[in-house]
Order: sequence, then structure tokens, then C-alpha cells
Amino acid sequence: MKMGFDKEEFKKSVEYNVKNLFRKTIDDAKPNEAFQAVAYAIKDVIIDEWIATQKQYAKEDAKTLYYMSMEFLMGRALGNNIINIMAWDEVKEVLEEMGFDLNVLEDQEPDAALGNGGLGRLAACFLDSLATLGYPAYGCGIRYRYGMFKQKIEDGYQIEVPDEWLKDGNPFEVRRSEYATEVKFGGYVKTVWEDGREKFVQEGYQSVMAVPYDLPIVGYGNNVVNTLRIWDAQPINTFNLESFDKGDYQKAVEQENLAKNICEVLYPNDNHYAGKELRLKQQYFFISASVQRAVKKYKETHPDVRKFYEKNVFQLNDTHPTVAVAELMRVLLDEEGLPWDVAWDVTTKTCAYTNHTIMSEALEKWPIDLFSRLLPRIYQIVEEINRRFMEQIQQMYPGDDHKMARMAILYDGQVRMAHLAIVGSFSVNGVARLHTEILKTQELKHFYQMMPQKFNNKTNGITQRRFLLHGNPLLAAWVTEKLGSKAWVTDLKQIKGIEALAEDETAQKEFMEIKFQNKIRLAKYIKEHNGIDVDPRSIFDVQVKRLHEYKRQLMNILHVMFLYNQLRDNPNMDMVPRTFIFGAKAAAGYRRAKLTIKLINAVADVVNNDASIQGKLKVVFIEDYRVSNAEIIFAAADVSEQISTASKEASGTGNMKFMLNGALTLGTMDGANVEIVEEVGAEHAFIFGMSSDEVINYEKNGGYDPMTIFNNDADIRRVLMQLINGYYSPQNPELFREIYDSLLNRNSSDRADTYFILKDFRSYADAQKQVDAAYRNQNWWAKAAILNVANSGKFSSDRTIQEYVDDIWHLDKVEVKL
Ligand code: 475
Repeated sequence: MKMGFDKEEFKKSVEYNVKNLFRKTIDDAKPNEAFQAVAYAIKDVIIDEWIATQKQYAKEDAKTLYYMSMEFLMGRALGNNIINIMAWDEVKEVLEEMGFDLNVLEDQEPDAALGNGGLGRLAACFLDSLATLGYPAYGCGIRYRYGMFKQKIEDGYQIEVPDEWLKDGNPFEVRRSEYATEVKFGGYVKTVWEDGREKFVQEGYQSVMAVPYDLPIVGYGNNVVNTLRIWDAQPINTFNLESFDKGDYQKAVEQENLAKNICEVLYPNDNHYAGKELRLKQQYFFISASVQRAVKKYKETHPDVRKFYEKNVFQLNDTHPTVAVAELMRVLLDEEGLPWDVAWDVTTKTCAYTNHTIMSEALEKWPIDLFSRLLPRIYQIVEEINRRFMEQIQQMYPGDDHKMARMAILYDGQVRMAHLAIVGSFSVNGVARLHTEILKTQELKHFYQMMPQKFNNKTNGITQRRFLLHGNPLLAAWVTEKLGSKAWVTDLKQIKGIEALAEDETAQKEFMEIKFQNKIRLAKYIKEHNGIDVDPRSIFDVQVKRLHEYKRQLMNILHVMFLYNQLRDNPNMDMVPRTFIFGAKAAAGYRRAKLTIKLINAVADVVNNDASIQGKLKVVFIEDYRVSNAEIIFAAADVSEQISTASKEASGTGNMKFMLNGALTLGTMDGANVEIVEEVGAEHAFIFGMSSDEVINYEKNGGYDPMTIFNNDADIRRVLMQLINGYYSPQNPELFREIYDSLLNRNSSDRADTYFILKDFRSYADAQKQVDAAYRNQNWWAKAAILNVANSGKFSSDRTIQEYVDDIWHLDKVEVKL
């Protein structure tokens, strides 16, 4: 226990909160009320550390990271905060004395789902690591009124339900109206002469007030509390008679609507660019507010804004916050009066960019007419950045029009945000070694050739505090006992110490028993939420992640269909009972992804209700996959499905969470799988499929025809025919026609089976057979699982953050004493 946690005081605080919030005594409090009361009591503990931390940062004049991100997929805060103030056992005890179960209270909290998937969750893990390592940092984002939608499954189909996460308020947030900042949209730019220089002023614009809400980010056991600052939009002045009289009635209404709309909802697209105007408004809204605030704060204690970069660094989480490059230029040029060259020097020493995907449909390319209409001054600045950059290319590669066309920021009527991000940043990083290599040699090769010094790799990581200590208390306690220390909680490399136990039969038994208990916990969850009985003695084979074609959930379910055919032919087939578990949200407008969810559920319906296969096969689609149930799912997994088409998954982070919890990877050599296998040894994973080189080669040169496979492989053909003969949809045999067509018919890019599902299918099925064979040897499996846990040290986000600090951010650690 950390010094200073006073159980009696805490108890009083909870009772006081119940009284003041709900006019009740503690024994009348409903679970939700008790949750609120406990959360406020915890906030009370945190708040002093929060104040102390910020004072210490100011005192040391510490360099600060601004992690700019449209998404922070935080999940629940209560349990995590209690863990990080190191008061878990005490709080649990006090609550028990008061008649409450901490787990039940935790379940009252809605997930803060201000993100889609990997990119947003990575931002959340990074904040946890930054605070734990004691680095001064802000997360900067948007306070969406509705986060990621809640997923309901009705008749096998996904239904999107609005996520009213703020319905009962958010106990941990603090509104900071003193930092409200105006953000301007539209209008036109007027040039005026003032103080002997040309000045640009935006006129005829609409504006909103950005009002920040701060959330505490608690470091583990170190008194450090950083800030996640998310911005809300308010009308600048609610419309009044005065503007009515002036004939500005229309404008007043429009401004009010603008403010209402901007923060309304998170766009639910993962790895996909939709080009919506409101999305660009969201981007500029939170970036302008964050940049203005950062400059203002710096100027409060520093006389010379030309040295801004010495104390501030902006990390751009993908291209979504890239207007920061132009906005910082605008502030430095127009508000601070710096000359272009100086402003550019400051900007390019402040900004750094992380690329999270090479999927071409995810690349942000804003139409110039939209962009310049919404952000007229910003567009002017982008034009000048582009003009100067083109000049530079001309100088380095005289007459090479190809390079100009390939590298331009403004091209073909579009603003290419990735190019702006690269040109405006001093660092460009990928998120796993393979991904960074592909950026350097393929997608961004012209930029790499021109400015190789900017490029670097930062392999992703995850926080072991949430995904082991909180999510898997049984395994966490076991690891701590075996190591004789909790040091792994802040130094995951130490978990290597359990490697010595991998061959120890007692340890193996204990490990498998813990896994079994976690499988019972998940089985209970599935029974409660899906009404399906699953056997915790079966292999839990899990694929949880956003639904996307490149992630190939389709290949997984086609393989289930393939297995089911074998079982139907031979009910006595010798196989270890298997439970295939899926969890995935599909973007609301992604038709094929939604149809894949329907297919999974249709297969589940048939398979789960067929007594003839003697319970050897079960299929479960877990509704509303999100951070809070993910913690339970990872803990219970035996097999981790990481089966993306090689070269498509930039890194993956779920793969690391499974590994940390002792699941064996069944995967392709893609993203961070490559490094996972390197750490644990290929013999303790199941690797299959084409390499990224092979995939890229087919994409460039053609030569893949899925029809040949269809014609020559009767088992595959049988599975595919079942998509169109009503086998899983008797009432509508054509239901899955689109999926069938996607595998066999050429699309608009003249390719069929874009993600090489049929090409990799046999190799996948073979790997699945090896899983079955391997699981029969429980000693071997336990050993391999323990080795996975033991070798997961590299994949802590603490390691990732330390690399960002060493190579990019150059922050100093701050110590906070109370
Ligand atoms: C990668 N999201 C994972 C993870 O680095 C990787 C894109 C556009 C609009 C909205 N969201 C997105 C992503 O691109 C995304 O989540 N990318 C993911 O980033 C963290 O581990 O491989 O797909």
C-alpha cells in the first residue's frame, strides 16, 4: 500500500458523497449511486496529487508532450485509478465492510469509448505509461457527447445504439471554463497593412467556444497525475436581440448549430476515410483550441516564442490532427508576428507524426474546395508550405515531374494530409518494424529517399496495469508470487523470470487452473449476455478486433464452416472441442462487414443447435466488444487469432494483450506478430500464410486467380457454395451472395479475393490442425503459454514510451513528492 491511504477517511468520504449526491444514507444507495459516491471519493484522493504534479511541472519548467488524437479509447476509469493509486485491497475491504462488491460497482461505470479501435486504445495505453514513467504530458482530444456506438445483435444483425456515456455525468472530469478558446471557421482572409507589415485577418467567419474538460491520468504508485484534456464546443454568444436587430439572426442560429454539432459524435470508422465536412470541423476545432492554449501557456512564463519547441512537442496520432502543422504556423505568423522561416523552423521542430495504416482507403485527402472554404487562412498557409516544398524537390531532383506529382501536398484538387504531416514534422514513425519497413520501401519511399533522417520505428505496446493486473487478477497474483515481487507492474521485462517455470509441472498445472478459472468467468459472461452454454474445457479460440476485410474474420468463419462439414460427414471425428469466439463492431456504413457479422451469427445458429456434432464445435459472437469486456476475454483465451493479410495490419495490439495473458498466437507474419514470434520463438506459435513480400508482389504484378482454387479444391468449393445455396440462410439463399462474389469475382480494381483468403485458406486450416494436435499435450501447451507470458516484456507500452522519449520527445522525468 502506498503511504497515506486512510481507510476510515475514505469510508466517511463515500458516505458523505452518497448523502450529498443522492440525499440518502449508504444502506439505501443503489449500486449506481454507490459507484458515483466511490468514484468521487477516489477523485478526492487523486486531486491533491493532480495539483501537486502540475505545480512540480511548472516549477521545473519541464518540457511537455501534447499527444494530439481524435481518439482516446479509455474504457473504465474507476478500477484503473484505484489500482494506480495502489489502494485496491484497501478499497475492496472498506466496500465489503459497507456491503458492496467492488466488481459490481465497477460494472456500473460506462466505458469511455472515445475511440474506434487500435489507434484510440494505443493513445490510452500511452497516457497510462507516460504518467507511470513520470513524463509531463497532455492528451488532447474531443469530448464527444456520444462515443463509439453500443452494438446490439438482433436476428444476427448488428444494430447501432447511441452511447450515452455522459448520461449520469462523469465523476472524474473537471470543467475548465477559464481556458475557453475561440475557434473560427469559414469567412475570408483580408490583407491589411499594420506596423509596417502585411497582416492577414479572417473576417465574416463563424466561431465556437472550445471549453476544455480535464480528466486525471493517474501514474502507478508515483503520485504523478497527468491530464487528458478533451474539448467541448459551446455557442460563442447565445443569440440575442442585438444580433437579431443587426440582421445577423441567421448567423447566430448557424453558430449555435455549429457548436451543437461539432462534438456530437465520434465517427465510427476504423481504418477508413469518409471525407465528411463535419469531420474536418472536428479536427480543426480541437487542434486550434489545443495549439492556441499550448502557445498561451508557454508565453505565460517564457519571453521568446521562437524557442517554443524547446519546451513543447506535438505528437500527431495519424493524420487526423495534421492541421496542427498549419495552425501552429498561423499562430506564430499572424498572432506572434514571426517571419515565415522562423515560424517554419519552430513548427517543424515541434511536430512529429505517427503513421498507423497503409490501407489506401484510410488516407485522408480533403477536397481543396471544401478545405479552403472551411479554413481559408489555414489553406493559404498550406499552399505556401506546398509551394516551398515543391521548390525544394525541384532543387534536389531537377526536372523530375514524377517526384513532384508523387510528393505534392496539394495535388489533383486534394490536400494530402499525410504529405503535410511528413513535411511539417521532424519525425515520422511506423508502429511495428515490418510496418516501418513497408513505409520506407513502398508507400512513403519518395519521402524516405529525400529525408531518411525523419523516419523511425516505434513498435506499439500495451499497459500491463490494465491488461494483466486489473484484467487478470489470478494470473497477476501468480506471476507476483513466482517472481517474489511486483516489480513487473512497472518493469514488464522482469516477467521473463517465470520462464524458468515453463517446464515445471506444478507451475504448469497452476497456470492451466488459472486459465480454466478465467474461462469459467468468460463462460458465465457469455451465458449471461448471449444465453449460450460453452464448455470451459474446450479450446477458447478468439478473434476480437474491429471488423474489417483485411483482418479476415471471414477466413475464420469459412474455416468453421469447413470444420463443420467434416463433422457432419464424420460425427465421430477426433477433435478437441473448440469454441470459436468472435467480437467485432463494424463501421455503421460498412455493408460487407455487417454482412460478415450476420454470417458468423448464422453459422453459430446452425452449429450450436446441431446435437449430432456432440458439442465439439461452438460459435459465439460476443455483443458490444469493448475495453471493459476485452479484459475478461483476453484472460480466458487459449488461441489468439491474428490472421490479417500480411502487410495490411500495421501492428496490432490485441495480439500483445493475448500474449501477456498466455494465449498462443495463430497468425500471419504481419505487423507486430513478427516481433511476437521473434520473442517467444516460432515453435510456440502457429504461423501460416503468405509473407508480406509475396502479397505485395501479387498486388504489383498480378498472377493470383482465386477461381483456380475454387475449381481445384472440393472442400473450399463446398464451403463457398454454402454461401449461396441457403445452407445457413434457408429463408433467403441469396443472403450471402455478396460475400461469395467478393471471393470469386473481379471488383472495380480488377481483383478478386482482395485479401487472399482462398490463397491462404489451406495453410490456415493446417495451422488450425496443429493447434488441435498441440492442445492434446497439456504439458506442452502450458509450457508454451507460460513462455508467451514470460516473453511479453517487450510489448509493454512503458518500453514504447521510453523509446519515443529517447528518440523523439526528449522529455525529462519529474518526481512528485507529497
Ligand atoms: C492499426 N484507425 C493497427 C493501431 O497503432 C495498429 C483510421 C482512420 C480513421 C479512424 N480510425 C482509424 C486506424 O487507422 C487504426 O486504428 N489503425 C490501427 O492502429 C495502433 O496496431 O494495426 O490498424
